[in-house]
Amino acid sequence: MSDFAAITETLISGDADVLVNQVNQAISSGHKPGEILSQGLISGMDIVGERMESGEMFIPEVLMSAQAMSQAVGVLKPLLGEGESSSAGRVIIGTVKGDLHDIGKNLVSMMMESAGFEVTDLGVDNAPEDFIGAIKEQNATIVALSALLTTTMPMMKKTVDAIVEAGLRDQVKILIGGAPVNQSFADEIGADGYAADAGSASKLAKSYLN
Ligand code: B1M
Repeated sequence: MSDFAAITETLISGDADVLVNQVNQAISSGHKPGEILSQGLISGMDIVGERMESGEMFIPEVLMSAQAMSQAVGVLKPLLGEGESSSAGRVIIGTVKGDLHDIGKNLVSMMMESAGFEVTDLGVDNAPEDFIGAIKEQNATIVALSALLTTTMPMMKKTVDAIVEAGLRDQVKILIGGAPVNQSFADEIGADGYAADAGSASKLAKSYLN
């Protein structure tokens, strides 16, 4: 059994208060925040996903797990960063239109912030014009799109196309991520890159600065 089995079980049960206590205890016992996140929390959400798919868990229960996850991530947030302070560049991040999943996107946002980027997080359900408005307003150089549903993947292409049509394509690097997408989809829709997780998204964004 993993060191984080209790955290995983509590996440699945959706008890935010107990989860926050367990995460605090794990930190006090010297466990690394990144391990608590990946081995305790993210692996728990994977099980929630499997149970959702098989009909063992229903939307209200999944939402409780998601809310508990967000609170636990809030505890880890100050400990996860790379601790850089100067601005590395301006990033616009958001989940695309039709998609309400935000936990992974929030982690990417957090990792980018702690890597020194100035991040404008548009939240969920963003139409292409929301991204375009924000790119112009913030004079951003990186755009990160998140999608968790196969049905919202086409909205990523629409967003990339709209950025091209708005004449902003040369100004920004476009990165995509989320469980159903991959590098070949990024290539297909004309994005600059794909990142599988929050850490690699932040590294990829940094690689564009040089
Ligand atoms: Co939804 N959901 N959901 N859901 N949900 C999935 C995605 C699903 C795989 C579950 C399943 O059936 N196994 C399935 C999608 C199937 C598909 O499309 N093939 C699904 C479905 C079907 C649905 C609904 C349609 C269910 C319904 O209503 N019948 C509905 C859709 C609502 C909508 O969006 N319009 C729905 C609703 C919900 C809730 C609201 C209940 C809740 C979301 C709450 C929230 O986000 N605030 C929810 C949840 C929690 C999930 C699962 C269980 C967990 C997602 C999650 O948070 N994972 C999910 C199953 C799963 O993924 N295992 C599921 C943890 C998170 C840390 O990982 O988001 O992958 P992830 O992010 C990672 C990487 O992907 C990457 O980095 C992150 C961190 O390392 N990444 C990026 C993400 N974005 C990035 C952007 C980047 C780079 C990397 O930019 C460069």
